[in-house]
Amino acid sequence: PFLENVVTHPDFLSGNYDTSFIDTKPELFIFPGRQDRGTKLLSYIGDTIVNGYPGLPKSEKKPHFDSPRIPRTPFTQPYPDGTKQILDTEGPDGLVRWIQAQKQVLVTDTTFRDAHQSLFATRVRTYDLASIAEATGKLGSGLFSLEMWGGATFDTTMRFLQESPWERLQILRQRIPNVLFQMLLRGANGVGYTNYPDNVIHAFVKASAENGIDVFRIFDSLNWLPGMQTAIEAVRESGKVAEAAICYTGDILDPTKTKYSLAYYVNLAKELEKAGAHILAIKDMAGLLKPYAAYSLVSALKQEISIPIHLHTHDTSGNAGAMLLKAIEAGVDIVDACVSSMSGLTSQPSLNGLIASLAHTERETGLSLESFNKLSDYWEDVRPYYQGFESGMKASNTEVYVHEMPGGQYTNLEQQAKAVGLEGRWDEVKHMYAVVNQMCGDIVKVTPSSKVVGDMALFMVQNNLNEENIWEKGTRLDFPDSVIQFFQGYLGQPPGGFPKKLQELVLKGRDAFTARPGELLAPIDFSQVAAELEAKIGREPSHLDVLSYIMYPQVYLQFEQRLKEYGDLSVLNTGTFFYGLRPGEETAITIERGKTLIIKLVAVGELHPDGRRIIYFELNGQPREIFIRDQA
Ligand code: 3PY
Ligand code: ZN
Repeated sequence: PFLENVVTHPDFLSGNYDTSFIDTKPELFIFPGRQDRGTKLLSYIGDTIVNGYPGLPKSEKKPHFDSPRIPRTPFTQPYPDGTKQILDTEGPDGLVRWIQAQKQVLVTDTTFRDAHQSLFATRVRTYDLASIAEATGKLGSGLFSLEMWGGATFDTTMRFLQESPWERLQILRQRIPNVLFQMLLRGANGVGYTNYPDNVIHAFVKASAENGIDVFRIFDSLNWLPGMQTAIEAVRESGKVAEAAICYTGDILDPTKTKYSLAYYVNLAKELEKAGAHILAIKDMAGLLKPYAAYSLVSALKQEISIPIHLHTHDTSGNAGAMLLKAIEAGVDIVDACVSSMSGLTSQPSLNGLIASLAHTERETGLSLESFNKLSDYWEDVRPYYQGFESGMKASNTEVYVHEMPGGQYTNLEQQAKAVGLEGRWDEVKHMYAVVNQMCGDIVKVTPSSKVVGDMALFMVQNNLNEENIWEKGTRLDFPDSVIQFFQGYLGQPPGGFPKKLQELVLKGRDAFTARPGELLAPIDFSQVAAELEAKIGREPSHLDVLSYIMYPQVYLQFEQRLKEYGDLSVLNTGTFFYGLRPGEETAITIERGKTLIIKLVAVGELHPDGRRIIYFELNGQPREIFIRDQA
């Protein structure tokens, strides 16, 4: 909710005012742009106290949080050299040779990205990442990489956390100079939900590389090779590591599931190697790869391709730990895991558990269990801040083998379902997700194709439609935009093509195409977009701002607007950001080096007849009152 001022007031807009307007409503003449940083922060905190944080159940009282345990020991030591130094001195091919010379299994820590994307809808703030960054670089210097960007981060940082994804990257890079940074790139869909012109992909990759990304895991949401080629090229041009992914779905050991067979994956892997991938990723985004299937898949790939293999999975079924061990036995080079307090369920398997299970074996990781236990303590303390975004899932569940929903989508779709009023109907949504997948011809489901399936499932449950109804009434139904775009070909082509009957019902005569969307889309004129953006935000945007705006126009503009209104909210600690303050509680906020504001909540005033409350604060010891509209 935006702060109200005179130009947004209904009486002013309708011309229904006289000279008493100013005298009776002085607060409407406080313009956000001219407010000092302290007042802006008070407005945000006041609003959060009165109206809660969007998406969190509004609690009567702010929960109590303990200060997170930050490991102390590493601060006096320098950063040990790590894989970042190998890439910077030897280049991508040198790094690949180094990987191939290692006997131990190498490990990527996903705590900074996929773990929280999969456990609580990507809501971890830069504040909490930055606080543990130095310790992670020092205690985790033996990691292959840290996955810390991409996927949904780009969207959620701006949309929900009111912070810049680029600043997150820059801050973390500064505090972790020794371990490779890895991001998840959705091929031609960049970090968005639809295909972008080729020059956008090139510009985005270049900027990401310049700001600190080393390893780009590139996938296509339909396993469509042409959807990955531009990104692979762009990464190679930037001198960084192109890790191309086969997305795993189905079950290669199940003779009744023939669409996604071992031969299908091996063939795709060979094509990716030919297309220039430095590393092959097996991206098991839903956690469908079972232990013995993993053994068979990795063994076959080891025979057929010569680039290193990096395995990614989710522990939704509870089988991921066992699966990793079988893949490691089969010779996988690198695996993804995350610190134990952020592991399991829809997230990655436990890194700490992996270290322990490989100890004193041929392929032990070389990582210190004690160090990762310290990092895990920190995350154990931080996790309660985000509790309100966690799914209701309390234990692993093999229903994932039926619905096949990616771990990174699970909490997100659950939030979306709640947002459209399907709070008590989550089981139905999951069931419908599986039905829709079959109706679409059994497709790979990962962002954005998973969003298509999710949107369609929500649409059907919301409108009380079953599969039969779609066949019967489809000509009269307005399908969600994402579904229409999918059937037009904007996400590329699925293996085996589109199911014709559903395609007709959805498209209703609209064109479908089979060309690569990036070829059809006109290149973006960056200076023209920059000028358009400048007109909208009233200042000259940076190149990074322009890229954010291209990926997420509406979200970016909202982000800018709120930045004007509230200032930089990344300075708030997470308890205050989500829950405001308790009466009597005081918080110290460092707004820049050497400049700290002390904010204390004194009291929340009664509801006025005009729907507002006065919030009584102290700012650096001085009383301050802020008017907040109560949305309740
Ligand atoms: C994403 O693209 O956000 C994913 O996590 C896919 O698994
Ligand atoms: Zn994942």
